[in-house]
Amino acid sequence: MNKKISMIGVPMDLGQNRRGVDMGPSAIRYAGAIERLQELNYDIHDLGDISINRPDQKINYNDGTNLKNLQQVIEANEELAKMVDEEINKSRFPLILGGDHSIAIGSLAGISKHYENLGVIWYDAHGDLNTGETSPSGNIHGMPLAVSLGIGHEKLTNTFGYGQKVKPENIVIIGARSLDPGERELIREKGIKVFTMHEIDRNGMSYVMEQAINYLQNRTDGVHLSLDLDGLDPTEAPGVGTPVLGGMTYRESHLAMEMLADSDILTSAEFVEVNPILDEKNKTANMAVGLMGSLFGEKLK
Ligand code: EXY
Ligand code: MN
Ligand code: MN
Ligand code: MN
Repeated sequence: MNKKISMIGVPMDLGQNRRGVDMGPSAIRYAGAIERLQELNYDIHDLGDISINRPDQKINYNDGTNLKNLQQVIEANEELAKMVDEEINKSRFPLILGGDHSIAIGSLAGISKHYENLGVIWYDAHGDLNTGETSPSGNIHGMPLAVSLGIGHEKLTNTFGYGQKVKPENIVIIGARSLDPGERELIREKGIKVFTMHEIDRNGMSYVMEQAINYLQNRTDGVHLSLDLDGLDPTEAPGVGTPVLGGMTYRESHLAMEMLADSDILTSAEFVEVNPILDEKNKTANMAVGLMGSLFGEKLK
């Protein structure tokens, strides 16, 4: 693993309805993310938080669409993409802290131009494959993976001045258990690889991660981990805005991170959807930091 990490906080909460997820980056830093990685001999540059333009009303609808706060989400993602791009130019590993999952639009926009075939591991209860047309909510945090495939509102898909960021065959979704009809259709149509909770229950996380890693290793030249804390079970990670029962456990998730560390395929990562207002004693931010420890090579004792 690249020993030089650039940490970027994105205090974004405009991609969904529940306030508080903008405090995610602070909660993750407070839980000791920097110290944890420094103990593993990483050189961490904390670039602080990017600035988010608050809309003047609670929810803004722009361009006559159902997409909430579209303009503000675009602006933040443009800034994030630029920062991520600059850090990769300096040969540093981008580690992005959310914020709601709409920030993956900017992360992937900044990362993907550096790779021919960027792989993406989407660790999430959800597919985040909606468009304005299929979305039940108009929340952009339910859309970033579709947007990165070049599907959705043009202003979103054109982030950082280019279209499709990721090819469908380079994506692996892990832990899905809440998919909308339009998302299921897109998965089928594009042949996206999905390991649902059913596969994890039947075959175990060890088998699933082995499959996922082998699959990506053979076809990609870089891999981004997009880890949504709601992928974990809400009994263990309660501080998320869209909890779904029956999620991945602490142990399964640590195993997944350790296997990723062993594989050495990751070139960037983000941890999103930590909402300290909905949390219990910063449990979910602590979970995120623990997972980072495993991801960056700390074997559980
Ligand atoms: N599929 C639902 C929607 O699009 O509104 C819920 C999406 C939640 C997205 C979370 C963060 O991963
Ligand atoms: Mn340094
Ligand atoms: Mn998500
Ligand atoms: Mn989710």
